[in-house]
Amino acid sequence: MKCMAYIGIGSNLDNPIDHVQRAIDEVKQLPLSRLVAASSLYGSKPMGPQDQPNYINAVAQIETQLAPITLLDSLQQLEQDHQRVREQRWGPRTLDLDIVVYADQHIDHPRLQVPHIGMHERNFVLYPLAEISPQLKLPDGTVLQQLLDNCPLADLTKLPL
Ligand code: A4P
Ligand code: MG
Repeated sequence: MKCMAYIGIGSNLDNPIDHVQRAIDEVKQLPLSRLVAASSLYGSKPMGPQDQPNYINAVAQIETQLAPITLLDSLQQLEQDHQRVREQRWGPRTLDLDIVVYADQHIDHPRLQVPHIGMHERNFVLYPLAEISPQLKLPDGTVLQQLLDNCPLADLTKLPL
């Protein structure tokens, strides 16, 4: 079965623009998947500990036949390929790939919660998402526009192409 999924991409170490652009390319090559759209790149201030560099964020939309956990495995493999070292929660990273939305599924698994629990308060997820899928509805019926209304753009900046 083909499902629409949205992947949140973030990086704030070692030339983050390059990590995010490469990640989009790698997501494009995931097995049994097709890249439908990729947002612009956005610059954002760190959420969480402030003593870390600013982030580059983007969102990719894919159509995939990978099951959610298989998709998570593939994304974690890509994170590994970018030499990501997990040290501090919400700390700096070369590449972070989150499954933001997977079809109309609500998933509560020890390794995977979807929709991503933090998305409501993350302008660096919601605004790129709106750029590629303004009509998106979450499984509970919430429309993306409602979330945007409650999440200021603040200092999120769209990078020029
Ligand atoms: N996991 C559960 N649900 C998901 C999901 N929907 N997608 C599990 C991906 N993974 C999911 O993640 C920890 C575990 O979450 C994974 O092993 C997976 O099984 P992690 O990325 O290894 O750990 P973490 O990053 O230390 O914690 P967390 O809570 O996942 O951090 P986030 O939410 O990824 O946030 N500021 C800006 N401006 N931009 C950012 O992108 N990112 C973070 C990290 C902090 N501040 C940021 C940004
Ligand atoms: Mg993560």
